[in-house]
Amino acid sequence: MKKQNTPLVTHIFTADPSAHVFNDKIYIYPSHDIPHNGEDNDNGDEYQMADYHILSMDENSDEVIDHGEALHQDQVPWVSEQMWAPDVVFTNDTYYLVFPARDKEGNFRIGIAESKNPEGPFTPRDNYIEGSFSIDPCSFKDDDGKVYIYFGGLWGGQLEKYRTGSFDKNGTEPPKNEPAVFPKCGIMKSDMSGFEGSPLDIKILDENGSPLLAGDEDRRYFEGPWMHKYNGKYYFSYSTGTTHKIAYATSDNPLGPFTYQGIILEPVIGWTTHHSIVEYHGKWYLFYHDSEYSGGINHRRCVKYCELKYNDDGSIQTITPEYK
Ligand code: FUB
Repeated sequence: MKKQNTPLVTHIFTADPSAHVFNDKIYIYPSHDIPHNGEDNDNGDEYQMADYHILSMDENSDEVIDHGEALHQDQVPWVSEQMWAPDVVFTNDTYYLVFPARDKEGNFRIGIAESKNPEGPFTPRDNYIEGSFSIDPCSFKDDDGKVYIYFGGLWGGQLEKYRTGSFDKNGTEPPKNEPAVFPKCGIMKSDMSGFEGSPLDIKILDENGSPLLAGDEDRRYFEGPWMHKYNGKYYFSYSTGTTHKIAYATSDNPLGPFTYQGIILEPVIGWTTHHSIVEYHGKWYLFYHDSEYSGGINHRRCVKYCELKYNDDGSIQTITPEYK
């Protein structure tokens, strides 16, 4: 396996890794950061990605393979720009790449592209998923075959602009003493043609059963959801954004409510933090990104990974990023 806590590849900048095991290999579905000199701002204008490259690695080698361009924004009729953090799900004998991008009106939507191979190339649909909005889709296929798409991101990801149920260009986060904006989940129809109904709120509660508050920036949801199951429990993990942590919450139900548990990853070098968690050959791994290799440039990130460990009670041991 590749050495832990080092960039998986350096010939391109990669971020937002979604890792899955297919055909006994780990496939990583990252964003592809493009170097440019544009402005860094709260709208995320610095994250100018235009295509996806799928990576893979396995236990027998320290090589990470870049399978080349799997999808470009010019192939997707509804997209204007910014192909951000993708994920994939394998169901119905098909690999479905699920990805966010801005539509022609400049609003983020979530689209699907299909392939018979985990590395693509992927063929996009003509339109985004009806009823989708915001960013960072994470797909989770439960043991009963049902597919859930968790999504949402504040600020550049526009999630707070949907607080009223529809898009409000002046929408803001709630006051600090009110419940935080919740991430969303769309349940996919079994043929993957769209959401069954409207996306639902994924509630994250504190130890007393109260929703985390908007001012609780050390714990509230910001972006970058991931879902995995461990010993029958559902683990929903995410970035806290402004406080730069990967936190997690657990539930007995994939739709929650989830109870906050703690921190998985302390802040990395760079503003954003984004992760995924996968089991491979009996061990659990955290895939994440940071900006160490570019000397701290927020939009020139590299994907890395390290082992993740559970305590006997099912809690996750906090990881402090390793820098020399
Ligand atoms: O890569 C662009 C955005 O940065 C992602 O959508 C967020 O999760 C953050 O990593």
